[in-house]
Amino acid sequence: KENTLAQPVGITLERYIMRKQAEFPFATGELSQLLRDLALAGKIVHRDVNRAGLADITGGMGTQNVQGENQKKLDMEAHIRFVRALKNGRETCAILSEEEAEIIHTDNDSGNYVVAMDPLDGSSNIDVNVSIGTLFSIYRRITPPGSKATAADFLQGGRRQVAAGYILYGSSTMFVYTTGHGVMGFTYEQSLGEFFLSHPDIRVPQDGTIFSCNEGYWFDYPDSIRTFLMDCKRKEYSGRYIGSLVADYHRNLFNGGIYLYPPTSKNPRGKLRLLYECYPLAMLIEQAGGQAVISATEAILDIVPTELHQRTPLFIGSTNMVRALVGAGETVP
Ligand code: AHM
Ligand code: MG
Repeated sequence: KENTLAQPVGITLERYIMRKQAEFPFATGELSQLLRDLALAGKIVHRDVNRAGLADITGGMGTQNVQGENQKKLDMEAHIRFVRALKNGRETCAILSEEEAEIIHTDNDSGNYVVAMDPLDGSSNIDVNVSIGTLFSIYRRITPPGSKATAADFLQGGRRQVAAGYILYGSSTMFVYTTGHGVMGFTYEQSLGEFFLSHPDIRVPQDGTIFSCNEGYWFDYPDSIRTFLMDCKRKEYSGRYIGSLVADYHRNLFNGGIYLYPPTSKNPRGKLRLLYECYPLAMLIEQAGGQAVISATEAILDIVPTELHQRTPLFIGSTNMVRALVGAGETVP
């Protein structure tokens, strides 16, 4: 019998993770459990985001994060949810969050993993019912288990990520992740409380006709960026910019396009954070067959990190569009 749209199909995220784990006989199951912890916190944040207008959790906290940006109540709410979920699991020894300057130790020093994350990205959209997202990046620690994790565990470089992904709170909520074997997308079925595999092995189109950037900075952009954008306009490509990185990335992933956040005078090193915004999306896009770069020869994943909250420019999306912007060059191993 044919499936109808009303019937969720496919396997749950839980079961998918278990099956994958079974393919690796020596796997301890810790990474699987960690991914499940993230999915659980994602469900709670989904609930919080969906009733934000009813509960008293919109608006500002009256505080600023380490980057000097005003914190929203939901930003902090999501931060607390994810930290709590990862602390309750026993796999993560330390967390780096956009919302805190220092590494957060979970008191599970025997945990083998560290997680860098932006618990709720897209601050300007949080209070106005527009898509927002969670980004995460996972490493195996390099410091000995049992000791306190250090910054070095987080500064290993993007190619050392063992898994990365995001949760998009959009018209539906999705959990999209990779462990380096393709990109899998799961859609949340609210009434059942489960993520179901809805988008197996996601591939980004090589070409695209969407450009996504904040054109308010036009006069600040380098000439090369303006030349590229003028060319997009001459070809009557579509300008699409939500101002939520996860949502802009997700649309371009499926439809084909490029997201640009160049250096500006306000943010000469770019605005987006390398460790928990750009590295995870860069791993995902390369796994999906696209590219994430800062120049013709420098892939995002090859940037050597020096600071926990460092920023970088970002050009990411369909390979041919990224190449049209930065020129040819060998950036992907
Ligand atoms: P945030 O971490 O403070 O939410 O900032 C990150 C967001 C991204 O989601 C988005 O792509 C970008 O900042 C938008 O910046 P701008 O408002 O400068 O266009
Ligand atoms: Mg952010």
